[in-house]
Amino acid sequence: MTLQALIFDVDGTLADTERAGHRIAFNAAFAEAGLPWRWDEALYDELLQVTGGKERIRHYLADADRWFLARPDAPDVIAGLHASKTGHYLRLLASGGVRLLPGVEALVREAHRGGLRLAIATTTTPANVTALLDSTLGEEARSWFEVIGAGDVVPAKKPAPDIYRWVVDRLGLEPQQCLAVEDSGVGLAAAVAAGVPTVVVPSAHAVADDFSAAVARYPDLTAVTVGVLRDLHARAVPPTVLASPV
Ligand code: XBP
Ligand code: MG
Repeated sequence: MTLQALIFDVDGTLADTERAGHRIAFNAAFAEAGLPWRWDEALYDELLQVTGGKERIRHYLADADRWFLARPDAPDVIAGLHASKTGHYLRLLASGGVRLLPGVEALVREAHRGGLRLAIATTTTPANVTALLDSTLGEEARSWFEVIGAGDVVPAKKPAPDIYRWVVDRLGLEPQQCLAVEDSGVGLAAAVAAGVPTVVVPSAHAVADDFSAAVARYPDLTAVTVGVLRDLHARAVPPTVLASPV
């Protein structure tokens, strides 16, 4: 099977957005609401096992403030806090506070120029994806990604395979015609469970994760060209040998 599309994860893969981006935005939303919750880097690294901001807040409260979580209005309060967090995060992106990781821009531009189809599969909020693309590659880059699967478009977030299945379906491809790029064990598990061969570029918070199911692991994307990915894909998904007609 020939490689038809690259599917990129966002947080930790396109940009180092977690500790100095999302974490800061969560804390700003908590402080603005007069809540005493604060997430330092060590705690946040643990909380990253749970994907999705609303899900992450709920998971944190199950341990840190069960009384709050039991309030009948907790779902609405969490949704409000998360909307406020998204506002803080978008302002941070607009201020140019986040850059793409090494090698990302060159790879995305090479793939786009060469006609390799591009897509995104992420658990983050859709507005965060477009804002990141706008602030790093420019607004025209939105159209380079044919399918953007993000946030609540599927109810079960990574490590569930749903977001990858959703993206692959909309591309009209088989999972094995795609190659995913991920930074975490949770993301890798989602892609592999959907049948998408995956290259990993581990984030600092995920270096100890299990990446044994990946087709390759790189410290960053600087040496990763479209040619490298085509070779890796061809080795992971050998061409089907068609039986000759009798
Ligand atoms: C990373 C996530 C997200 C972000 C926060 O997504 O788990 O939840 O931390 O985003 P991925 P929201 O690695 O799949 O890109 O607060 O918008 O959910
Ligand atoms: Mg990620």
